Amino acid sequence: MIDSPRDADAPRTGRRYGLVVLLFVALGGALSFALARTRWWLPPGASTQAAEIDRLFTTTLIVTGIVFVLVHIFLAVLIWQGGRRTAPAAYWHDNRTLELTYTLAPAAILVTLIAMGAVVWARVHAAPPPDALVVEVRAEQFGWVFRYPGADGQFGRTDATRFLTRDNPLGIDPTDPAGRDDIVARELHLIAGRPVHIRLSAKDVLHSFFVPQFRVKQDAVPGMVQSVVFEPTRAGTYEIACAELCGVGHYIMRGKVVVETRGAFETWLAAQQPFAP
Ligand SMILES: [Cu+2]
Repeated sequence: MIDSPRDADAPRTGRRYGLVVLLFVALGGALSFALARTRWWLPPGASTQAAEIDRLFTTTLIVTGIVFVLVHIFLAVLIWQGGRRTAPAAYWHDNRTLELTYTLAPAAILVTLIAMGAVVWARVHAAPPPDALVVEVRAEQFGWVFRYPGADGQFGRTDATRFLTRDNPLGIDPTDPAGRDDIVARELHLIAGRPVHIRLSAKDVLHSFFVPQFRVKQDAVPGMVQSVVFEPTRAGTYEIACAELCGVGHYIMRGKVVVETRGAFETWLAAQQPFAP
């Protein structure tokens, strides 16, 4: 076989591409590391579950980062060596050790990560504690409506097909005595250090209740009520974002959540107008 000029260049080309891959990984890695150190993109946590979820996030990032770098170094070495080969590529199969290794190693890593996630998931989705503050959160195009049960601790019946008006955005049944003291608000107020049980629903399409500082994100599905339990820890005002592309006005679908002391919360609640005083 006569060597074509292209074949003669192959070792150099192989080395060059191998180096490019290594350079990309090294530069990309250094840049990501520097960026993450100066500007970590997770906001400071403001709920009891935040630390746990952050730990899971960091662990996953480190494990997948190490695998990413190793795979690319391996790829670079193959490209480097590939250029030097003159013989055609060999074909072989049935290497049991190799196949078991590359099947079982990723499986073990993934199962461990998923098990760690499942533990956190189970804790986050546990039944609400009995002292939890219960609030209804209803998502709609393009805003949020919140309902507190009032002094009786009972939510009144709702029927959106019969009672929904501008002044009654949840369609509370005016004939139900339990609903008379219900408080419908356009702002979510919570107490620092008290668990919250949110009953999330959607009026029209899929939305998603997302408060990054609480590390809480839950889809709101029409026709269903989703349970979300967490405990805010730090007083402050946070933004509720809709994390589901829910229509042309999706970008304006922002809500406000105020975490405050019990006293400030009681004062705010007392200043709200009940549904039917
Ligand atoms: Cu939305």
